[in-house]
Amino acid sequence: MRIAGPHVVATLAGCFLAEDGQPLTEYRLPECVRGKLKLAELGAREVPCELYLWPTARSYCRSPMAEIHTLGSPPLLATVLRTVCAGGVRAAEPGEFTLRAFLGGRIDLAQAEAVLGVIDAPGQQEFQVALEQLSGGLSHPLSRLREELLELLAHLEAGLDFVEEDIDFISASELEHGLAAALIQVESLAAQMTSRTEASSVPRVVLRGLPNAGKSSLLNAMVERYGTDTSSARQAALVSPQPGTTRDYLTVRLSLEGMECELIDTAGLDEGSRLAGPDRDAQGMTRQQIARADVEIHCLDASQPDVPSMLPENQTDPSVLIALTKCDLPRRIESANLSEACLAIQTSATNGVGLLSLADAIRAALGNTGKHEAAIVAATAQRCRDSLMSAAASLREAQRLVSAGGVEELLAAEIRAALNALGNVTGAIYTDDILDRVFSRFCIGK
Ligand SMILES: Nc1nc2c(ncn2[C@@H]2O[C@H](COP(=O)(O)OP(=O)(O)OP(=O)(O)O)[C@@H](O)[C@H]2O)c(=O)[nH]1
Ligand SMILES: [Mg+2]
Repeated sequence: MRIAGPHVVATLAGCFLAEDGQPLTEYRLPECVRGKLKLAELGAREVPCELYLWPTARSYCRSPMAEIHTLGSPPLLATVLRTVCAGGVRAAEPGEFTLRAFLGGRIDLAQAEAVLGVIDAPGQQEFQVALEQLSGGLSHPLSRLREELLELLAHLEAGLDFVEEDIDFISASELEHGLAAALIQVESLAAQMTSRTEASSVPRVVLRGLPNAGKSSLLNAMVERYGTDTSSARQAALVSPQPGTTRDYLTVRLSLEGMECELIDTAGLDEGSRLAGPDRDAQGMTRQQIARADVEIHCLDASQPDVPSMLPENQTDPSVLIALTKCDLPRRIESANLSEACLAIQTSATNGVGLLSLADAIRAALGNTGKHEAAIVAATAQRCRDSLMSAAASLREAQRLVSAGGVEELLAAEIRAALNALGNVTGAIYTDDILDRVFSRFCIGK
């Protein structure tokens, strides 16, 4: 349990006894204090406890703060909560500790989002990106950029103040140079942000193929080996010898050596036959899933003779993979029909052959989609894309004004607009709305 605020020490002094007998109010440095909780509700019984104490403002929240580490029992926690609340503490809002860290100037808004990025990182890649952003990977270059622009603006405005005296505080070429340098930085950041359009950055791998091709079996086999959901309630895809078994699509989460992806089973695509009702709807859903896929795996039943429509048209597309299924059965498919550029991975859901090769191929294909290149936490990218675009637009307009010898007041206004837009990213400028959007995503206690 975590408590923050000016009266933390006084509140805890009433219910915590340090092992060394020293009163809590005498601690001056951050420390882990061993001791016991003495709670009126529990009578004479004391509960062992470690108190992580930050007695001064040198804490995450920039105010005294404490963490109570004790037995993980819900009724005990409820008792502790009642006790401290009776002493004047109130329950935190979601993300309030991080909000306080932001308001206290310990971190900026991009770093606050990175906190959540670290907590929610679905895989190694996202975790590294979030850590980098948390340590200022985005904030530092942005604040340097704002400082440079502020300096340009200051020179420009000084010139405006002394317009009678005819002193030039900054030359046109210096302005041009400064604006161009700023624009390059903003555009490169904006490009990184637009490469992350979806809130969920987990790439999507879709299994497609004719009915009965073995898609659902392959999905189950991959989940067995690479699935991240270890709960016993995990759903398995329905498998049967009857074509058209899968109608609804099923999504599972895989971790392929640290690279996370979603694997999606779809209804078999049945081009020829006339379909009605749910079968037709299932075909529509399959096509939707294919349209949203980052990588497609075409499943071809190797135990059946070739069917003309079964081969993908875009066999050289690196995001299209071919999996020959049921390779444990006698082979009847004519591999000659597969173009040479296209590597068909031989698999068997029954004996597990080829699953590793398939995993490697998916990893390689995902590496090519560029989905993993972004160096910015997805939530930040989503929130800040427009701000960066508008900063870039203002800088471009400022450049145009300089080269056209335009009015300096207008030029100053454009630079100020760019500064405001950049300020939104780090939270140097913020509204309650922005804070709500950022911190409402957090859970209580963070
Ligand atoms: N021997 C063998 N049989 C397989 C293998 N994979 C799937 N099958 C069988 O092929 C049949 C169809 O498998 P499914 O996984 O349901 O195929 P599907 O592509 O999902 O089929 P629909 O959902 O109907 O489109 C079932 O009887 C499976 O047991 C395999 O690797 N080896
Ligand atoms: Mg199926």
